[in-house]
Amino acid sequence: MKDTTMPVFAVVGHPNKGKSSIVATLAQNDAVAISHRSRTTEKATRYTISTAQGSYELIDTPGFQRPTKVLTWLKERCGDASQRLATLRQFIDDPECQQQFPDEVELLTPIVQGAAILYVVDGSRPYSKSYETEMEILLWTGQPSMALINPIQNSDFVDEWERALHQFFKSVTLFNPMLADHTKQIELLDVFAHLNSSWRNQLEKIANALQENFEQRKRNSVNLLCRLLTDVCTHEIEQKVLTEDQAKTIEPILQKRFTSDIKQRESLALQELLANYAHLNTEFSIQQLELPPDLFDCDHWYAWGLNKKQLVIAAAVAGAVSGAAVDLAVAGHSFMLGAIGGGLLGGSSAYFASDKIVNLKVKGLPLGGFTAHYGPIIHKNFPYVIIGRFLFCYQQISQLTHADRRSLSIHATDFQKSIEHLEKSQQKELHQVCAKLSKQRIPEALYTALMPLFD
Ligand SMILES: Nc1nc2c(ncn2[C@@H]2O[C@H](COP(=O)(O)OP(=O)(O)OP(=O)(O)O)[C@@H](O)[C@H]2O)c(=O)[nH]1
Ligand SMILES: [Mg+2]
Repeated sequence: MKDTTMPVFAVVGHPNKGKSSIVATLAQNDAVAISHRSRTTEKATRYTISTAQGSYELIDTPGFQRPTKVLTWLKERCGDASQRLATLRQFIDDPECQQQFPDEVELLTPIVQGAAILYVVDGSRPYSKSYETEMEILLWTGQPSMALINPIQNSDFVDEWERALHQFFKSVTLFNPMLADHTKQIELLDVFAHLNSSWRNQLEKIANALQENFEQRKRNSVNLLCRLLTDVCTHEIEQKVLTEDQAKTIEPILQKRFTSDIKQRESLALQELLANYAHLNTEFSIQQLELPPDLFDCDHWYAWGLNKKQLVIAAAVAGAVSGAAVDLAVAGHSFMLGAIGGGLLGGSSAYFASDKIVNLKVKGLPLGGFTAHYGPIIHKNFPYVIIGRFLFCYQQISQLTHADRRSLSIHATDFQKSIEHLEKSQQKELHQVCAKLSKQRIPEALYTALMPLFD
């Protein structure tokens, strides 16, 4: 085996078995061409996975088209096993073979040049002898190899495949490129590391670096949310007007501009979140994500953020409602509900005096005229709404593999559950930062308070 510095793996197999999907997921590249039609990949294409600790390469290849004819060609020209690699070289260099068997020449070239083999099969289709010809050709290369079973529709034939593949490969692994999360991807890299001892060190370092990348992406996501929250919770617009009446007349226009600003900031943050996870081509339907067209319609807010009861609990936990209520609220869930039923909700209703979201303020100017100020949003639920929606997108985007090309669409969230999973002290910290944000104060502990929601 040639000791190349960079580990290189050629992903090979039958047409349409998910070779490109595996490359897309492992290379975290959503530009890799994938489609349900056969022969989507026609040329061997190299993808370099670069990390701070080193790089490795995956080569996406076309599927075998005429393996039986190729094997016959090889056998006719090969005396004994010692000549197999030389015969393969002859095959890929032969202009006539390049014409007749372009796919096999493409897929075998990188292997003959030193790439290890990742042989991909579909575990939802039965095994058959016809695959043995292509596996035999791969054996001729003498390169390190392993098999990956991709359960495209289901796992019905995985056992059968395992028994057959173990006859040809020492290592056989189940890998679903559509679902493989970060941990599964790193586990697979550990298997690759054992295929060739001279690559092991490097691949282990790369696996560590990918783990660190994953952590960094999480930190970036928290920072994105911190920025978004600070930005939208303090946002305010103003417009010069001649009279106080005029200020009232243009209120709907200011409202429209204000709403559009908020939507645009949220949408930008989500685009950045996608980019943070290298989803550069993923279609993202933000329709359901839009704030209700009428900002004063709070109903959606209670679905995305906290409901009214929870807002009272939050206020109590954050220390915004009197002492006894705090003790009751942190004492336990059932007790909390009891406290609310027993009048906490009614007693503190002044705290949520109205569902008013934004104030319009008109200020006189020293030299005559007025300015109409619209914003910031004063509703206590607003920070939760923004966090809830961002978190929901984060959960989907951070799990989305680069082979999964269905466009993302966002539905209701279960933000309340995410909060319930936090420790009591973490809940308190979150409610405190949200209380500050709704008063347009930028909490120092914002990052620390949000981080636990991303775990
Ligand atoms: N549901 C599901 N579909 C998959 C999976 N892997 C691949 N597919 C689908 O199978 C089809 C073929 O996937 P590709 O990755 O293009 O297959 P390929 O082996 O590269 O195909 P060729 O380049 O044409 O040889 C695509 O429609 C994929 O979306 C999987 O794990 N689950
Ligand atoms: Mg392909």
